[in-house]
Amino acid sequence: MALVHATLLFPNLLFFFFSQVSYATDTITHSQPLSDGSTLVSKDGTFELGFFTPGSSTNRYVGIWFKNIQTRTIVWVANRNNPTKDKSSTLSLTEEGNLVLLNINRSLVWSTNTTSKEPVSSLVVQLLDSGNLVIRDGSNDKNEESFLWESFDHPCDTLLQGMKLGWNLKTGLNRFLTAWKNWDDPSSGDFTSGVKLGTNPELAIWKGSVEYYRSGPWNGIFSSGVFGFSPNPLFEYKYVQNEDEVYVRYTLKNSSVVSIIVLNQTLYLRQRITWIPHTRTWSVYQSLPQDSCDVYNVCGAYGSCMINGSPVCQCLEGFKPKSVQNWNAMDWTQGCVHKEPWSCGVKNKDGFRRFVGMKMPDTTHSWINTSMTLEDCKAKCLNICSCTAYANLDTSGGGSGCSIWFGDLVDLRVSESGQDLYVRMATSDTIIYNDAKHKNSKKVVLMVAIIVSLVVMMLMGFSYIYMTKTKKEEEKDEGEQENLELPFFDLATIINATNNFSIVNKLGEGGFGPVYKGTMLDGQVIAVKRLSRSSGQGLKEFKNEVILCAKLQHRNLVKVLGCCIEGEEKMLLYEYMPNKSLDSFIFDSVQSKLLDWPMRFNILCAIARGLMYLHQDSRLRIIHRDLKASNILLDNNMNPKISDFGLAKMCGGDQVEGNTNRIVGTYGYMAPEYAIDGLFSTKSDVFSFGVLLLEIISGKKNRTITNEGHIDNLIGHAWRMWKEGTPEQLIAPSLVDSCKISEVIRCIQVGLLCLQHHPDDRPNMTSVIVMLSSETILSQPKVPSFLIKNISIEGEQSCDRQESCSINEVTVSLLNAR
Ligand code: ACK
Repeated sequence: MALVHATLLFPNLLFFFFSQVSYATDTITHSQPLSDGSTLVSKDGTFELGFFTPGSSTNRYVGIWFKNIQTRTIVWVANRNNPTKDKSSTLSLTEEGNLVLLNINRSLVWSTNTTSKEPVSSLVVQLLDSGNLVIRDGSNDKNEESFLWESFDHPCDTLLQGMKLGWNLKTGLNRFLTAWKNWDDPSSGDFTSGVKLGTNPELAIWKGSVEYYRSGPWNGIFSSGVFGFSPNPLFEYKYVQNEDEVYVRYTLKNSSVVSIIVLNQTLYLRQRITWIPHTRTWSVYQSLPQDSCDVYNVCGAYGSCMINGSPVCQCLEGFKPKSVQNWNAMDWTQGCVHKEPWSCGVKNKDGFRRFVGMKMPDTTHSWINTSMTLEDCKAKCLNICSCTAYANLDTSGGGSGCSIWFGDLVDLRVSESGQDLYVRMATSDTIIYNDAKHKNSKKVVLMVAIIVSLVVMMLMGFSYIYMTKTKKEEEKDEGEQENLELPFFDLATIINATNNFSIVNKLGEGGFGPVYKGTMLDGQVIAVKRLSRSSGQGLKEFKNEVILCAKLQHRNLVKVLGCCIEGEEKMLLYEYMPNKSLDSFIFDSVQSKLLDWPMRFNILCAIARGLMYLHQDSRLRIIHRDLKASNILLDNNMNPKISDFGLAKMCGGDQVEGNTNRIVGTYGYMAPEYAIDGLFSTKSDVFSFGVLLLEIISGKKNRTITNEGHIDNLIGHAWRMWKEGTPEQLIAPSLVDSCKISEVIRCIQVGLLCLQHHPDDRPNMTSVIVMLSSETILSQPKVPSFLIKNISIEGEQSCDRQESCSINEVTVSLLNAR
């Protein structure tokens, strides 16, 4: 339930082909079955039950979905493992009180396996406003909570508000989520999520029978391993553990918000998603696992995972790697061992070292007491030879209760919502914290928390594991769609949306193929980038864009809605940007009049913010590498959004530059160190931003121009004007009336600073934003760098507007500034 902020659709949120709905009812009774084509609707009209066919499948299922959400969101499937093949099935209530799904031959497909003592005439099947399908005694309205059967006891992949996830200890009923097998198939997939029973139960996700993730035990607020559960306006969790039951459930605080938890079969398994009505999309609020440190026991026994550590796994202080060789090779599975053996049994010999901000270890071998103080807890642990650690059971209200662990401590991590863990040590290793130290350690935790929340980026360890994963995924064939996190659309849906890629729907041609306008069945307008087979964007670039897009979310980045890989076809689906690209405005003599200076200044600042997000604020450090006017799209309100991440590079959290033999990008916008040496960094994007800034101000492209006998380009021209003290001559004539000259000159100065030859002399995007939006004194630019296109351009180009095409390789000459 944390991380990942792309606005996504989900596997079970596909578009379905429904048979003609003939009528809707609010009950199923013995005398009134439900046939394919009809639906059962909850009283308040929120939920609907009926027959559906997911994605490209031909199978029929009975399921429940939100009636008023345009993107079909299936929240429960009755016969998920046993579909019907025909459209003549019926859902009916037998004389015994059993709800059965019968196919065309009247053979049994699915049933609730129930028998009732009540006469069948009094039984009704209803879909409650909560989304719970129930069989109940319809004659006894007072007993609304008593059901013969309820679908909430048999969850599929979705946890709705009010559903219990966990155990009825009396009956042995275990309610857990099971992911769909794939986008088109609701049958049980590999991943399940539920409550792991034990002395101190935890939430867990399993892949098959192997534990894949655990949350840490309940600590009174949520758990030490899950971030982001501080009180919030959206939802509230309740954990119940008593003799009869162990479960967790949530309630939504605002009844107008639709928010659910879905177990996917992707990298981010368990997600809380919230419906955003005006964009008609689901937005990811939280995901689990949160990062690579959440992978179960990644660092082995006594190894602690720290997402911003390098490497991520470190032995707890007082411990050393069991195998130094393996540890140094980043194989942490063997974990760590005590540096000093314990002297268990010798009184007063052992002690404890406190580790702050820890996710509590796996509770499989643990013991709890709700009333003990921490001091008693320590004494208890000390008295048991096999006790390895202790901690407070409940951290709310200053801490109470006692948890103690036996044997190796596994699955440890440093966690934003972690708590103090006291680990047993030989005396010589023990640090007894006094109050000052306690305060200091609190400060450290606070600082770490601040740094983590400020930096919010992909850190090295995660990059390592993530990239390894990504690399593996790239090596697998295209069929492995599950590994990509964007929702998949089948080709038929896209063909339908774009009128079979009709020329009328064509929006234009990008470097990697044509882009089409499309309209989905629910009316949503989209743009489809269809990768041409001959394009330079191979599967690698495509997946690159898909993976990046799934992880990015910012108001100044174009939103990707999904993708399609089918046979030779590779496509990306974007939100439709009605005003198309910036270059169609600024370089067009008529259109440019529509963009006055305040609008252009807003656009500049918004692009800068989008870029700053890519460079600094997103969890990943991303270098766009192809920032240019044609990659800036404008929405209805002329808000700019950066698009085209096909060439973008993801760097490790603190990696700020890279090197490549394959120079890609667009001449005119390329920084010299990138064009010549293949060195790219956030500063090469800053350079491109500088070019874009001059283009927005001047309305001229940065291409070679001959000006009063000089061979120049826009940068050279701007520098000449600056040196001659006439920078205002650069301003496009159509802007003069609407601009404040001093503001534009300030922008030109910022632009020239971005265009400095040495990357170190260029500001970062945060400074650019500060410089653009404040009155601070700016440094004087030195001579900028300007490249003139050499006559020869190698590599593929596939678009008609050559100046703005992304290219695979380019030869450039560096001209000295005069
Ligand atoms: O300048 P344009 O009209 O805007 O021509 C290009 C063309 O497709 C090739 O990139 C247009 N385009 C790309 N993505 C979108 C989108 N999401 N919405 C609208 N138009 C788009 C772009």
